[in-house]
Amino acid sequence: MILKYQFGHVLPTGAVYCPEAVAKTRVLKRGSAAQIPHFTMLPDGQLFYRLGDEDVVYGLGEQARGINKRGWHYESLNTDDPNQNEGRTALYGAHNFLLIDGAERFGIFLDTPEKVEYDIGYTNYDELVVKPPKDYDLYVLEGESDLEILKLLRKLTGPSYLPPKWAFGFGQSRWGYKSARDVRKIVKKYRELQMPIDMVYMDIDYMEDYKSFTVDAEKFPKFKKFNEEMAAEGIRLIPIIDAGIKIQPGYPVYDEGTEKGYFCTKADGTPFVLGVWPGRCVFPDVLNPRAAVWFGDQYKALTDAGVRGFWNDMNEPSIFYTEDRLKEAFPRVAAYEDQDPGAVTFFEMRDVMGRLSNDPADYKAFYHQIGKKRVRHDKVHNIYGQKLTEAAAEGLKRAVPEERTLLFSRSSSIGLHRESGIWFGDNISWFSHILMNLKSAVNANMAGFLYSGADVAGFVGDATPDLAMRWLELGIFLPLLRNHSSRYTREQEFFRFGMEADFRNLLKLRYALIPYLYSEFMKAALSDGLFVRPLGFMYPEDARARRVEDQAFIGECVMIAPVYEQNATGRYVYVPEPMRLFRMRSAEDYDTEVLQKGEYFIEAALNEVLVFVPKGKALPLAKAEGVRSVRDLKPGFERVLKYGETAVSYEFYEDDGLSREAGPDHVRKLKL
Ligand code: MIG
Repeated sequence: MILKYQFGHVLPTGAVYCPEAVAKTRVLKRGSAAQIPHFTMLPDGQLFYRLGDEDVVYGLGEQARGINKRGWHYESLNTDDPNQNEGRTALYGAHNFLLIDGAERFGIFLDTPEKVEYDIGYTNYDELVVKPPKDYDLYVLEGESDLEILKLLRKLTGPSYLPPKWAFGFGQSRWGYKSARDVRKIVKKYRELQMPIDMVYMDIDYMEDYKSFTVDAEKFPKFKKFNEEMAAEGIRLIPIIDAGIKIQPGYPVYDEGTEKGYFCTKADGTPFVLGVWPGRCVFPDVLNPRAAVWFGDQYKALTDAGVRGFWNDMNEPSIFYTEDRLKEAFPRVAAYEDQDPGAVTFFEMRDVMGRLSNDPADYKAFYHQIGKKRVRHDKVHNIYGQKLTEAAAEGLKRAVPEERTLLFSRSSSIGLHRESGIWFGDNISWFSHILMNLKSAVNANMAGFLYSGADVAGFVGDATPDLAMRWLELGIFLPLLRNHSSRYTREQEFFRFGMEADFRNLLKLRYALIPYLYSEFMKAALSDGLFVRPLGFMYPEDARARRVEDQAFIGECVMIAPVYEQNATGRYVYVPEPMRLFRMRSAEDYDTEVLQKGEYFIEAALNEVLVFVPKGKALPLAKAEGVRSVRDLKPGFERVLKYGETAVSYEFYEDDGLSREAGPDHVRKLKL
């Protein structure tokens, strides 16, 4: 059952897809003594809930901490900051959803484009406090199980985005590929080494002066032909699109947007000028429906050249500096020139420049035109990335109506999960971020973003051979498998580190898994379920399982337990029911044993992946030998990994992987 409580008048966010799913709506006054199930409303409007010792708090989507959110404070405030550590309270997305699992079981979803704060046992370990803005809609979700509550959230906010099947292939990326030559070299190397690959990502250097929707004709001459050449190789080119539009008369996107009034303005109506990669830029006002259609149509410049996938970056929106504040900053810094600053003054001086990026004051300095209303940005901040990527999705539907396209965004809020995936932005080449990747996958799935992933081997910082290997051993199970890194780091393509046979085996194992992964993904999406599942959802009665955060289920049939510690020879694994362990060096080469319920230290050499299949389940593997890209995968399976000898039934989803129609009629019952 879904109950709705309205506080003030929230600006429509587009998060709610099925308002009919709501059983009862009440209009409430902030801070009144009104009864909201489970919560006490404090006089200042905060929502208070007393946590029991055993309560687990799930939710909030993209955050740097755990699956269980207890013991920290969080904000929903879409933020571009590449320093992803445990001290962070907000990342790129705003996913205002909590699921309390304990003495009581219920979910809440706050529909608002503004900042929300959460104290989940931070001030007091047994207190959960939600600090909402003035205007918001609160949805309370009541269900029998955690999964049922999540399904209610999805029923309310709509079904998850469906990527094409080729998007389950492996993609190589680096901020640093500068030309068609660079891309060809990468593809050639992967092909030579017989490491399967489907996508090469193009980062900002493909553009002319970082201008979105342009391709530099010198670095990528005859781009359409180049794209065809790659397509013939089985490779899709996936260009990045940045939110900031360069101010440059003669650049059609800038000229047209200016003429039509489609860019964000300051209070006085003049353009809001900010700096990002292209230098001085303006923001497309994608909250204005007409501007959104116009922005979405810009993708045609690239779809006409045959492109079928994009990643949207910088759409929090990220601001390096604004023109106005930069103008103020120079004289302030100059004023220090003749002084001996001493430590305190020196730090102040440094901060004058250092604090320019993403300054909260700048987010209050520009406006959107929503119908007849002019709305200040900070009132709608958290839906900017969503609206921009929705505009892209709509544009892609118009440009390529017959095909599913690949689309994922850095910034998001709940609602965008209907149209796009997300990636988790600028992580770090640290072992601890392998574990963070697993937790993020669970958390993003709960928020509806089934198609999601992190930069495998890490974006910031230098990867090492063992880090790349261990990270790939997790990445092969997650939908968006992309190796991506910053230009300031060591190159980290999977052929850079030696151990080529091992990397090849892992990538081939990924391709052998694709029919299963795709099947489980599509079933999860079509049933409003989860693709990556925390153990607590699978074994709700098992107190130990509810606390496990370094293992997860991939679909119904496979439990994974990645190694995320450097130089470890294995790891402890909690086995919540009888399972068969497959210690896999490749799709064909593994040893196996049956494990009863319990805790084990399980050996896993650097090139070994741990796969657990419970009794009664089966993991079918496709033939990956000779497969270079997803299109080479033949129907049928080469082998089935299962607990025992007896045949088990499996509901297999299979379609053409491309057409926009998908549905339960593509499910077949198999005996494996
Ligand atoms: O300010 O386009 O998260 O994936 O490589 C950095 C360059 C801008 C941030 C993205 C990252 C991308 C990078 N971008």
